[in-house]
Amino acid sequence: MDETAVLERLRRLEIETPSWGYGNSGTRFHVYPWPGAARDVHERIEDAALVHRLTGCAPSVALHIPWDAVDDYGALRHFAEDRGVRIGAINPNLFGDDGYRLGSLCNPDPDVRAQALRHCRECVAIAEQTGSTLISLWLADGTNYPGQDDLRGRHERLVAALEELYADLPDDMRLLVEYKFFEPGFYSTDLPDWGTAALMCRRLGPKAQVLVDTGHHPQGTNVEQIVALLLSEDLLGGFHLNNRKYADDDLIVGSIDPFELFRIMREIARSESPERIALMIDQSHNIEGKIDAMIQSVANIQTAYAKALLVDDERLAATQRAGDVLGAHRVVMDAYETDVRPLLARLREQIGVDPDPVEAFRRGGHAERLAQERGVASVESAYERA
Ligand code: LRH
Ligand code: MN
Repeated sequence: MDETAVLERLRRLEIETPSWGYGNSGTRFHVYPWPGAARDVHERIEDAALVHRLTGCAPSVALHIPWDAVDDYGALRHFAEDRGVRIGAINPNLFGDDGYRLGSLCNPDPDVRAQALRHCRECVAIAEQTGSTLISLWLADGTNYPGQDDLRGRHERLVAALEELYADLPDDMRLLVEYKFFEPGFYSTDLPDWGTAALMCRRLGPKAQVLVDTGHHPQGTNVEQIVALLLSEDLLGGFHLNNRKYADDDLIVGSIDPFELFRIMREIARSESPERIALMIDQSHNIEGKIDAMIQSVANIQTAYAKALLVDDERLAATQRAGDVLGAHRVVMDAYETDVRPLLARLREQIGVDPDPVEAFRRGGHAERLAQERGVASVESAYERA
């Protein structure tokens, strides 16, 4: 693809940031409060809007309910749109309630399952009021010990609940089903892998697609192969992009394994309709500033996508057809080893943002201003709350 075509594709790239990535978050050991971190949904949306102003390619923010609950979602929609961003995926929270000890939609207790389904339906209504077309569903549901519950029974409860939810899903809305191989379930997880999520989506119908969180796989998993398969089956709805070294670490996208991110973005670059794939970031920042870390993730995704678009498809197809194993690999590595910083600087100039958005944030004194305006909000960790 020539530079003009690559720039055109990069201009169409839209990345969604997570509201929960702007607030203070930590581990079960401690939450280190950050000066100026967003304290409520309005400040989280303002920070998402700042990321969009500085990058030009993050026009929507995902909400998590009830973390971002308000009385008037129509007003929240206008609050966001007045600041240049739209409300993106609505994430139901089926783990933050005492009743969910033994699960939510898979819970043995029908009353708890009904409560969980009611919450999902509330989130569909919130999506309608905020103009969102995506319900992004992750279940913490699982068990910790063999025998704790009937594994088939839990699966059948999940199917029944999602069929009920799907039946009420408006036509213009999509249900994204997120899987995760463990945690907080430490023996079984009811939606543990892409296969289970794909089976579920096939069973539900075309409005249900799989969400791939890059941190939700066992070590050594070939995530781009899962992406390629889901794309060819038209089952890929979107991503929660982040990075990890060990488990679900939710680190800055591309910060640990930028080559994996490139390989994943390569599959997206080759898809017939990349704009149908919801590219969302899902990360949290335990020891670093939230906003410039988010901008770094957006920039790392742009970098990986630019390199992916530069792969010489013709030469690659020829070397693959010829069975030239190393030749084919070298075609891909040529693109990966291309320094795309000048190209991205040209893109950013074209769309009217600074060639280095992270530097622009820092030079702009935003961190100091926000620390001044908002101060430091202290938060307790799980252990400290105990
Ligand atoms: C679970 C998860 C899920 C969210 C949460 C914030 O690990 O990836 O997407 O609901 O993080
Ligand atoms: Mn996620």
